Amino acid sequence: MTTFAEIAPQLEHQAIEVPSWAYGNSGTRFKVFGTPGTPRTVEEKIADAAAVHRFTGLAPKVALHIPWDLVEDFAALRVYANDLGVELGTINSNTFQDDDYKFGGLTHHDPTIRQKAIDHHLECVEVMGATGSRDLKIWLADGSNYPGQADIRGRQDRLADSLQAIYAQLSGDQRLVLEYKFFEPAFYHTDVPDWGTALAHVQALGENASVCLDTGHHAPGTNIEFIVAQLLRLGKLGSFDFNSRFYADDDLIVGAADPFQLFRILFEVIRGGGYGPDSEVAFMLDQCHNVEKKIPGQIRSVLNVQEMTARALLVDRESLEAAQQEGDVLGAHEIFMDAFYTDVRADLASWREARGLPAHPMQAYAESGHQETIEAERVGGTQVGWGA
Ligand code: AOS
Ligand code: ZN
Ligand code: ZN
Repeated sequence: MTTFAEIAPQLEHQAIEVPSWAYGNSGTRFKVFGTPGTPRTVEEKIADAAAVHRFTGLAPKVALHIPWDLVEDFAALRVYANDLGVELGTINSNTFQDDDYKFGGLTHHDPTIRQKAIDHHLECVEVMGATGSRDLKIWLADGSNYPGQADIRGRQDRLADSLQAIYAQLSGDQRLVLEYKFFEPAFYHTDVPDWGTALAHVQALGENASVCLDTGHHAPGTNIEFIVAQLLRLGKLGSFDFNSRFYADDDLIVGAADPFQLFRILFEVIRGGGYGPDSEVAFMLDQCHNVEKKIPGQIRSVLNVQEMTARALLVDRESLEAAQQEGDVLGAHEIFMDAFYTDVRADLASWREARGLPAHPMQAYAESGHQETIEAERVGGTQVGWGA
């Protein structure tokens, strides 16, 4: 049996990137609710991300979205973030909120619109230079709603060409990560629907291109940890967009819907070398907090990832392998489940305290008065929201 003390040193490596859009207002197509204290500016979003890091020590980076987080001076924004104790992380592009992209962006049949979408990504690459970001994350809304509407094959060819033009502009250790999603907003076909398609494209690009796995982007019943194992095996798992789904792309708090699935995913991440000082896998959240307060929503999320990481680290891999080798089906299963059922919360609280962090970050945040302060201070102006 592996003990908490044995795995504790490995917890130091945990770094989760939080999305700037988690701090803005969000909702469904039925209603977006405003929340007191919601940021009005990019700076206020970054300040909220920095608060999550202060209370947990787990969230040293904040991912930005262009154009939602567009500012005049990204170098100054970087200094602002650093002064608050966080770094700017992944740059997310957006080709889904402009009328021109009604029938796609990087896949569009009209060369002028396709070029516009490519140029947007080149602008994102420039931003990365100023922010010091390593990753450009591309998620495409491209697809079609009706059989016959679009030339599925031609769109793949155009996508490959567009991605190549973007990839060619990356420099140094910059990377392109391509996210897949099986449906929505297009419902008949999506141009990057699955990990196989994403893999085919990033493999054609080269070494600095990899796949982003958003946990909410799969059909019910999909064995996501298998995809994790396979992509890591091929050296092509670039990043995660963590969140929870009950029905579709719900973007709810990671680990809320299915903690066991999160455990299984993290076990394969660790097993496949995707966790630790040498790993290049970015652990991001892609979430929205529609009805709950946003900063505690993010604190809860990073804690959930930490708890399941600790439990996954607790799997006694030596005994597990021995049981597997012996064909001991139930013995192996029990070793796996023993780790999953281990409550690590008290150990993690002491571990945090030893590092000068609040033992119980949720409680510490609630008692800190921070929420009341931002609610009192942030009056007037326009609250930011998903899509603005
Ligand atoms: C969309 O469904 C994807 O999950 C995107 O990763 C994400 O929602 C978007 O990047 C926010 O811009
Ligand atoms: Zn995502
Ligand atoms: Zn999504």
